Amino acid sequence: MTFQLPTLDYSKSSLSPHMSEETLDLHHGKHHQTYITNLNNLIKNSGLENSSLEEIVKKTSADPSKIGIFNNAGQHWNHILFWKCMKPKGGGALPGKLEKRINSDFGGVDKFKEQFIQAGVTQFGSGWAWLAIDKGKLVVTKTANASNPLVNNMKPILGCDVWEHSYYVDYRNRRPDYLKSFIENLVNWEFVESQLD
Ligand code: MN3
Repeated sequence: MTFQLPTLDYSKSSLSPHMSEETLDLHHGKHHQTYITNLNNLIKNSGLENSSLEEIVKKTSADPSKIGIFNNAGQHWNHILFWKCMKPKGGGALPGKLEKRINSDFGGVDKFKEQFIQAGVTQFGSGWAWLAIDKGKLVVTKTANASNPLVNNMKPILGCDVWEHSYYVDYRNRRPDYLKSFIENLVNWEFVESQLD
């Protein structure tokens, strides 16, 4: 299988001022594309040519000899979700079904948001903050570098990239401000809700 860069569902200028066109040009056009180019090169003759992206992530996650494939496959998977999790004029009120699940599993939307932002702020170095389904329950978790909750048999439904390339142009070193803006102004909650099933 040859992997390709997904097109965005919105224009690169439409997330501004919360995420600039310059950030999306670099992040989508350069960083994400590079992971895909590397992945396509690395899976040649690896025995994984016919596996789906999710299968590649799961099959290589515990194999140190396949760390290069895992890193690029993981980042491709993570970024596909990340782009879908945002929309112009995002944030705002959560749709009913998602709000109900979040209230029941976190004790309130504000408590969930606090935990999510905290996960992203405390991820030391590069990585991701996640909302994931773990055995039917919603949980907040974080992972380093290219990893994601799939490798622990969870289903990620919201992911925020906290690698510096995701926020440095717009927020410099202020990762907490980026995470807060992501949650309040960028998240496509309807998409997140659609991932519950
Ligand atoms: Mn990234």
